[in-house]
Amino acid sequence: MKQKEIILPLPSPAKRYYRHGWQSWSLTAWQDVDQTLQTPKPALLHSMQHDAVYIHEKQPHGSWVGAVEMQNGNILLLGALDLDAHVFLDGDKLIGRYQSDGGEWFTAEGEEQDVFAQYAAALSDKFGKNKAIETPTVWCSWYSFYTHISEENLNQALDDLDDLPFDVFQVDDGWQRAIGDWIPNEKFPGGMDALTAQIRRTGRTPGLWLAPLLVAPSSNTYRQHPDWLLRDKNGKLVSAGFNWKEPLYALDTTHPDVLEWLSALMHQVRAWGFDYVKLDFLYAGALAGKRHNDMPREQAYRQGLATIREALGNAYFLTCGAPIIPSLGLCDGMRVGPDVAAHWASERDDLLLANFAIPSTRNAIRTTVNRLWLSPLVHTDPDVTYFASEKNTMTTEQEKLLQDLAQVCNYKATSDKPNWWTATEREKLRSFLTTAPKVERKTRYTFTIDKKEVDFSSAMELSQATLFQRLLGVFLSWAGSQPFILRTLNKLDERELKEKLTD
Ligand code: 9PG
Repeated sequence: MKQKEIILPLPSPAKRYYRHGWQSWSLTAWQDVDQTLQTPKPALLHSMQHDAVYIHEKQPHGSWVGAVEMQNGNILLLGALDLDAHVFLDGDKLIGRYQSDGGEWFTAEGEEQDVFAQYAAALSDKFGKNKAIETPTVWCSWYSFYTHISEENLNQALDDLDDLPFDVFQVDDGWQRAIGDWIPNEKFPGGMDALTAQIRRTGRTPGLWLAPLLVAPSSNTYRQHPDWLLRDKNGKLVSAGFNWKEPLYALDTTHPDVLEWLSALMHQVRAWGFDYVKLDFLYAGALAGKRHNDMPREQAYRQGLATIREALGNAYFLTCGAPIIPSLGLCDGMRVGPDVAAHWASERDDLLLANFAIPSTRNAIRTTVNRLWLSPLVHTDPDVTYFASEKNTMTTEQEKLLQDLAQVCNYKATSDKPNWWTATEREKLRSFLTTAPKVERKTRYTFTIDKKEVDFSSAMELSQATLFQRLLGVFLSWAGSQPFILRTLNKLDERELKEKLTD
């Protein structure tokens, strides 16, 4: 039955609330019911990391699904089975609300793993699940080269990987001419075909990163097709965030020419020889705005994704920065947390910005573990693991926790530069890639991997700032929303990176 709003009284008082983030990077965690999470900063990144529509909501709330842990230990779950719903905890009741006309709801009460498994099964009936059976092992260029990739240094990395058992060699951000112009730049003189041929020669599957729903002002697509861009009701461009020293805008996936262009682009990627595709910043297709064809924003996104899926054929399709529920059934793998980083956590991001979607290993582990119930529907990608101690401030235990999470997810990737590994690290990586341990979930945060107990609780804390830190955060947030300051920070980051990459 379709229903716009549903109100569920709690049979027993609430202790904790399960808040589910909108897209891959958005915070997903169990919070105490009396804990108010501050609005994450900076505002310029709201549309890029969270669901900007609900950003100022103070009650515990989340996208599509919410659950309550009650005094009696039971879990009450309320989940949407259609595309544009939000769930709130209002004192002694759970409230679910659709933004548009309404849709179906799912409720269950009982033991935690059980109620989440039931919700996953209902979602699978509704949206389907992934087609690919096996998760590949992946080497990805991002977390060591960042955008500084070239035909030359990727071929070197490929050589240096030697006989390590990676199924996929995935080229990340940095090959394209501009965000919106998905054509190889001058660092790839042989074009993408030459690169895929080299990758194939090593017996690996070529993989490619693109952010096909984003458009930046430096692109030709931006200049040539102003009518393809998502606008608000006053005709103003809708912000999709800020990155690569530029403001970002979104394609309107209800425009027939956009769908045709997306389809042609995906065919091109396959024709270059890529059989593993990581499509990123996909939230851009589901931002609020006035579309060519008026429809709910998440439906518009799903329609765009369906076109993409079809054009990709049987390639392995990994979604990233993707609205979670609207992507189900159309992709094989999904990033279910924010980016990892070569550090555990950052006080600036946790306390001053109250932002748990910013890259850090703790943020990645927290959100990923809280999304493992999605595993029957899609391969859950926890992002890469680190094996090199070089350029890395994590302790061995922190690195190990991330590796264990990759075993739990059975999604194993790394992005270390091959010449960073010592002989011992290389052998540890080899054994990580080749073992298929038996994983069992014991409690919310504990697992056994073969016979070993693993506990992810140390990644779950949601730090609370003092008043002083909050005030400092407001200032930082203002500064961080000034394009000139952001550009300077980007430049400093790049300088540091260049120094890093020269050795
Ligand atoms: C390439 C990267 C990698 C990475 C993706 C994505 O919120 N943020 O500021 C933010 C920036 C970058 C980002 C994620 C979040 O990384 O997840 O694996 O492909 O793009 O640019």
